[in-house]
Amino acid sequence: MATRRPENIRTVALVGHGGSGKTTLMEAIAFDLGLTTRLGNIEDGNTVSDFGAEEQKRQISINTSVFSVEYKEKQLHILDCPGYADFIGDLRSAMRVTDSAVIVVSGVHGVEVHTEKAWEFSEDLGLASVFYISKMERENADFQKTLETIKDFLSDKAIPLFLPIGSEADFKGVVDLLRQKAYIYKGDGSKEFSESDIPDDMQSDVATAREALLEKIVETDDELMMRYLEGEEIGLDEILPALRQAVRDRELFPVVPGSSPANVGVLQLLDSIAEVCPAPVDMPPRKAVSGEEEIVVDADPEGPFRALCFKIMVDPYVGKLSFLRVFSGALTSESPIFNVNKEEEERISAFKIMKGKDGEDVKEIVTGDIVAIPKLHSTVVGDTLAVKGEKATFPPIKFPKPVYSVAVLPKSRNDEDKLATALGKMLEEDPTLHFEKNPETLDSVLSGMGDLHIDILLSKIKERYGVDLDTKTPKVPYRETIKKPAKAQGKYKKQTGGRGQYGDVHIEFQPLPRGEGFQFEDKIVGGAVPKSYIPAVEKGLREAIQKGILAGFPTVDVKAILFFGSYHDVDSSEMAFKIAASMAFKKAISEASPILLEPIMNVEVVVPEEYLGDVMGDFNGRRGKIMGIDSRGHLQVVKAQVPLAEMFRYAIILRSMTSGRGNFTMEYSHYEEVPHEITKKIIAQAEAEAEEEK
Ligand SMILES: Nc1nc2c(ncn2[C@@H]2O[C@H](COP(=O)(O)OP(=O)(O)OP(=O)(O)O)[C@@H](O)[C@H]2O)c(=O)[nH]1
Ligand SMILES: [Mg+2]
Repeated sequence: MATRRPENIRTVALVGHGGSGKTTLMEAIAFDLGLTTRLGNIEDGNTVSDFGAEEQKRQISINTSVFSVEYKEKQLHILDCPGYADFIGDLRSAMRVTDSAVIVVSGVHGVEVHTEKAWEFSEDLGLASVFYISKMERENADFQKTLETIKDFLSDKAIPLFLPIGSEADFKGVVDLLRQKAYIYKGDGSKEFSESDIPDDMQSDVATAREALLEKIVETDDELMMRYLEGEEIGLDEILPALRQAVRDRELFPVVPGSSPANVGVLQLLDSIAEVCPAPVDMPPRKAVSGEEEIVVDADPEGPFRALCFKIMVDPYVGKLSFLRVFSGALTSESPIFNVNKEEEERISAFKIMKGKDGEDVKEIVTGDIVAIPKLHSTVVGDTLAVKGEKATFPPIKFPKPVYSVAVLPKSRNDEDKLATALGKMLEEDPTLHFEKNPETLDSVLSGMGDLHIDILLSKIKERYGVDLDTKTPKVPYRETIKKPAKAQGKYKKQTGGRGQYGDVHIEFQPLPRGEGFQFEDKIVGGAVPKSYIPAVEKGLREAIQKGILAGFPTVDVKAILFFGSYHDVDSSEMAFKIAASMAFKKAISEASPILLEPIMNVEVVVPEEYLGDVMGDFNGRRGKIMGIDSRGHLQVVKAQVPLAEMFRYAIILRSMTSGRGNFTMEYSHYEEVPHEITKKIIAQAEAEAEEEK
């Protein structure tokens, strides 16, 4: 292995719409670089990148795979990311740790929804970006049309470095615009190609495209620009550094056509990565924080060691692997390492340079490396690793919030404990999952990015931990309250042989504003209820409100005023007063216009203009209130308040309503009265459930 020096390292994420051809591209790269001896494919489930059982079964990528390969004296760390919305967490974390992105765009379909998403992330994170127009050998592939969609939707700074020779079934090579050479492939899927002159029928197209490219490059450098305008021929030795700088600065986005199964253009893409994508040392310094202080992290191999954990993979054989990107310094596998977030030492057993599911041990890692470490103890995604004594951590990776929830319960009661362990592990591995036991409904609620995400998680839990789970729509944590004041007497009296029971209270219940909870006031005068029993009255009420009279939901926003009562010298007891209080509660509340309250969510939907009408119409059907509409670029932002009960499947509905182009977030806002008709249904259902339990 060549020494991995930061100036020779390139870190690249393969990103793009689901099914655009990232994994197939990775397969061709692996084949061309001799990692494999045959070109696998998605349909046969034998690619080096989609090695997970669920990936092979579903023929999609679910997790980012890391390939560290050498190419022309360069160490490339290539991350094949999933394209589907449900796995956007993996996309985000991969892009956080690479310096460049190869955005794969299907030459048949052009820019799609998740091309836009990947582009947005690349902008947000400032990644140098190269477009690979895939599937050029397929029917209906169209290089120019695809390029136009990139220019229209993403950036007019996209510029081809290569032009395709032939199209569809005749696609057989590319013209290198900078070197003015044609590379014609043998056409047998091998990486063999021959270099020749530009085909006659392409001369004029090539001249135009080359001129456009050179102009764009020199435009970024005044001195070059002048010489170019004066007619001077600028050599590659000057063009390439200028191009490289423009790519790093996101002033230019090179475009390369190719076909991965035909293995045409793949080497040219690799050349482009090696030649024009930035090395870690070329990138602006990263930032870390230590308390209030911001620390500049230069990509300096001599600097203090700092790395970020961006992925955890659990392999049935190897166990846990934690993936790191080194942002500064170097480390040998004998050195101790420190998890700054957890303030805990970690033991390094090995550094693994990964090639898909397999790793190769190395002794040392340096700035720019992306490696895995087996069996780290406390490290989770987002943690910073450094040497002991370091305080600075990298800012957290920005993951989207989960938008889709189900309630889960083990099919077998004995699995409760195992489930807790399994979920704990899964949450460590996947920061876009959330788990919570709802204290009111007692549901175990699992939230993720979509139904596929949850579905795959359940399969994994079953396979790895043998826990079979049922899912259902989570219960809504309804609450109960009253609309007007009412008073009642609660009298509990029992005379049985020996000592009896006696408690007697008069309590008034008054509605409180939303969110005030429960209040108790003691207005007893003259000891009608002795002081010593008053805590029992309050306790009795606090217990009683837990199960409201309408449908058994907690009663909130009520004030109880104890204003009168009576007692018996011998028979009164705390128990008797507690019971009396709960009797008063039941009686008074039924007279106080009880109602149900439901949680209302603040929902924010971001959609392209053309879906605005549908999204708003749909909210009407969900009892939603539109609070406002703003525009953000060519997107519309709809703010609405919608009952939680109407939102459980919204992630799926919005996706299908907008062909996947809409996004939404939601958070709890407040409780509001449930409309009468719906109240009746909820009560009927609660009664049916109570009956069933009996
Ligand atoms: N004809 C042709 N088909 C391709 C090419 N690249 C990918 N495909 C096919 O497109 C489909 C999706 O390919 P993948 O490589 O899984 O795409 P992906 O972008 O990795 O998909 P996700 O990771 O699930 O987002 C498969 O059926 C591939 O065989 C290509 O260059 N030409
Ligand atoms: Mg894939």
